[in-house]
Amino acid sequence: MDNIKFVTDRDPGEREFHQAVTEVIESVKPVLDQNPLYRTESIMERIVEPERVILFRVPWVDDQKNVCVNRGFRIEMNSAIGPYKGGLRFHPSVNLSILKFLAFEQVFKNALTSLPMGGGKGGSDFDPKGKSDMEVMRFCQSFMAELFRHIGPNTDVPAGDIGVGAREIGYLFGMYKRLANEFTGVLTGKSLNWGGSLIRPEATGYGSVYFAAEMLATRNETLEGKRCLVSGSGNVAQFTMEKLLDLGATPISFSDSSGYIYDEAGLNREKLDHIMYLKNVQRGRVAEYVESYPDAVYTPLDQSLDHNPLWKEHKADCAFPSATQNEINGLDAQHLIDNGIYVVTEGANMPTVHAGVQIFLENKILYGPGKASNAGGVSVSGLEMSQNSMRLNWPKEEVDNRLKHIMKSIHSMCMETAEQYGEPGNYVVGANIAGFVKVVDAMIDQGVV
Ligand code: NDP
Ligand code: 2IT
Repeated sequence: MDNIKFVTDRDPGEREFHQAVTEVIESVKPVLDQNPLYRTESIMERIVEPERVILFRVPWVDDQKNVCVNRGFRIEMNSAIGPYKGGLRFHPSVNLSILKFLAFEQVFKNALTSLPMGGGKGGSDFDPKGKSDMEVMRFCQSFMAELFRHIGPNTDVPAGDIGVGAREIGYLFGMYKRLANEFTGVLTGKSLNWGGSLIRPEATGYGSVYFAAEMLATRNETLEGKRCLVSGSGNVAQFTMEKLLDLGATPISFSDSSGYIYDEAGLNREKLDHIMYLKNVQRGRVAEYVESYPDAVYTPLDQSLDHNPLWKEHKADCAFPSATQNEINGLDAQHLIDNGIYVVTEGANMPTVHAGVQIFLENKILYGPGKASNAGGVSVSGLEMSQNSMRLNWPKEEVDNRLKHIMKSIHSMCMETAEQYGEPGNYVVGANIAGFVKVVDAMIDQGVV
């Protein structure tokens, strides 16, 4: 079945999940036509259905001694090529549709990395913003009190995502270790001195910039001197800006959910250090940046607008959307094109709506879809799992070289697959088909399970 209707009928209202599935169904149609087995084996019906969905109550006590209740989730989407692997997101918007879209995307992304990882995603509608460290710890402990029975180094290996960074991974790991009575690589994104990998914090942002550099190389260009719009100011955005600076490009914006900063003069190392301190240590808002750099301009988010001025008001060469899903709508995509942007590399998962993707493809810009361009994070998570199994740590250069190599090979796999299917330069089709074929062939080999 290659019509989205069977999904919308079964799961009405799961808007983000429908969006992610629609894109894949559209891309893989020629593959289904060429391989009748995929239809007789009901591959589409099987791949959109999570192998397991875990939904649980997370009760915890806040600093005022109120008993609070959040919802915990883990979507174990597909284990055809390895243990379930994917992040945990803590954000008030988290629901089944968002986690199913993320888990679905993760299946193909992980396949592209060439490492043996299946796909999963989880999280909670808990909002870490404004909570004390002790509140976050109590929440994480309660979350893990249920999750621990479902995960394991060869079963399901969670990691970070929005709202889950080194602090949360620490609290989650501590509770897992206590409950399971074993020290094992059950989570990735751990701190260095207790099983983490060098370069894991940097990996998604660095990987996204490596992917952009690969796309530019197809036109004999480099990132040197390019002006780059970046959105977000969390883990992915910060290390995207760091690698852009390393490669001679100039980041000129960043944002959070309250608004964005435009710094006409461009960031430098000192400004980036300031942002990292503001966000990671002070847990502040990007608006505070102008107190230290008054030449920069802060624009608060205006929900009444039908577009985001970040994507409309500023000429640039490249855009690195690195905040969240659907942050670029059709109008925003057109504004980017009108402003001369010809490289869009997605650090976030599905930051562009379907109509926006079509605009990028029609204009034949260099457009790297998230499941290919942000795969660096989960790739180094895979390398963290390998190091944990071997009980050793690779040096920084080794991990970074492996990351570069993986991003290069994802890029060429997407490019070659797109060419093979008559869509040269279309990384969306390339990524979807290459990831899909690897997973479904494994599913067929393993029978109806
Ligand atoms: P962080 O929590 O570190 O940062 C998230 C950033 O995005 C913050 O600046 C946050 O602003 C902003 N943001 C979050 N939600 C919204 C929203 N609804 N509207 C506007 N802005 C928002 O998360 P990451 O940097 O890890 O994740 C960013 C994106 O990258 C996500 O799409 C994630 O799925 C994706 N990703 C992450 C990977 C990783 O390894 N961490 C790997 C691959 C993809 P505020 O502070 O106001 O909330
Ligand atoms: O979306 C993603 O790829 C992540 N949040 C990282 C997942 C991981 O397991 O490192």
